[in-house]
Amino acid sequence: MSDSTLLRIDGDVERTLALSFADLAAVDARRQIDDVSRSDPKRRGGAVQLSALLELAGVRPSARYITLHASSDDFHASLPLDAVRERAIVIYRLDGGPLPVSAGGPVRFFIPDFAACRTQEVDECANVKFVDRIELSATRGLDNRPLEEAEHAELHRRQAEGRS
Ligand SMILES: Nc1nc2c(c(=O)[nH]1)N[C@H]1C(S)=C(S)[C@@H](COP(=O)(O)O)O[C@H]1N2
Ligand SMILES: [Mo]
Repeated sequence: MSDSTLLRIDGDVERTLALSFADLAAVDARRQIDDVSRSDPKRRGGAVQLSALLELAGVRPSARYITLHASSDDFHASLPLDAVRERAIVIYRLDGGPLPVSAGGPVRFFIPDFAACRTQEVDECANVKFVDRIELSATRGLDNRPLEEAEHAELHRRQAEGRS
């Protein structure tokens, strides 16, 4: 894996990918989203459709789950692939450069029409920041999103502090 790799895609795929900023920017313009603030005013930056990256990797028919790994803060979410395959996006740029860590970068998984926190598998908490690996698998992968109300409230409190 080269130093410039921001995102690996592996598991139940035909080709393991190690994508740099340039690789993400080189994806077909029709699969790019110029300004994510149009779908959510709280978010900034540009994105690429998840489906475009999955096509590059070639998802095997056996894949049923997609797991978003953020190794920097050890946060992981595993979602049914069908629920996000055609609607999730991967935010990776801001003002021509990489998405800053303050916005969840360099790579952020994002579901434009997410549900409120802790309501279902695909909710706001599944919008994993600092994603460095996307894994496809037949069975559910690692998911350490907080299940307890108090634990989740604490996570939100820490995230709010980090932003201020
Ligand atoms: N890597 C990482 N991604 C994460 C989290 C986290 O703690 N670490 N928190 C999740 C939760 S619980 C929520 S609600 C959203 C919050 O995103 P925001 O900080 O941009 O509002 O990020 C999600 N993605
Ligand atoms: Mo959350």
